[in-house]
Amino acid sequence: MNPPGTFADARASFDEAQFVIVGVPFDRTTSFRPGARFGPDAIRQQSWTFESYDLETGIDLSEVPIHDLGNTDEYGSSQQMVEGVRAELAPIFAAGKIPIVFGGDHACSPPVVEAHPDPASVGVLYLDAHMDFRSEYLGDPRSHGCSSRRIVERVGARNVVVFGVRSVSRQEVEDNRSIGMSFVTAHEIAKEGIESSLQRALNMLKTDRVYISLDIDAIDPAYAGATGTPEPFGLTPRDVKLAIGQAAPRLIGLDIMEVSPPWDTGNTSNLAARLAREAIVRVSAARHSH
Ligand SMILES: [Mn+2]
Repeated sequence: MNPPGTFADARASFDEAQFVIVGVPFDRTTSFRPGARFGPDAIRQQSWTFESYDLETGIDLSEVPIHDLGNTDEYGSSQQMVEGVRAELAPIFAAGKIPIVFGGDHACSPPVVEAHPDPASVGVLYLDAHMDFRSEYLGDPRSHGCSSRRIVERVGARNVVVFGVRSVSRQEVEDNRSIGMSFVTAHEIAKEGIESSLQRALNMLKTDRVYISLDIDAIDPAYAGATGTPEPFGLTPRDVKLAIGQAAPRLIGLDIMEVSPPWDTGNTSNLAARLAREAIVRVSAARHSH
């Protein structure tokens, strides 16, 4: 009943599943310290520590149809990764299922969004310490430093909000003056309060559908230090839990990127696994109440 190497409670077949777990063990565009390629398996391993019953929603994950598709290929170049991830994700969206994708570095997110059959109908809540708005980084337009920009090119600047940002280059700020992607800084969130700033961010997305791309470095390194490019003054785990809960009625997919197990005592991958489970129970609860 507990096949080793799968996400906990992922016992459904692909056809039965409402949620589909996919790992992308790719970190070739990591710019500081590597290791996110080991993220998917570490997150799966930590998922087994949790009870299947969720106290707040009354949902039991053992009764939710979840399928674990395993990991994608490891891929050579970032361009190969992009094509591979699109090909893996397209059938999941096409079947109306909700993908939960574990990275891997943040370069793995744009091809997930690009795999949606109608990307212009999707709003993206992009939780990240960094703006990720470079046109290219070290010669690679598919670097993890370019991911919000690639997503904007697909869904439109009005359909992306970067939330929790606190690290940006002057060039990214200048480029964005003409492009106009919205962002809410970690400093604004601390001042305004999480509930209000989240409402504001979600209201910016006029789409019925919301996709959450979570770079684990959006969360403060005190809670999630095992990541490639840690950045102080971040969100709390509870802030991100709330973001998932507020987006749940509109949520069509989620990724959790940049968990880097070589730097982890287990805390960061544990948090990532718990946030994935939060998304599953909150979406399940939201759909049952309608
Ligand atoms: Mn980041």
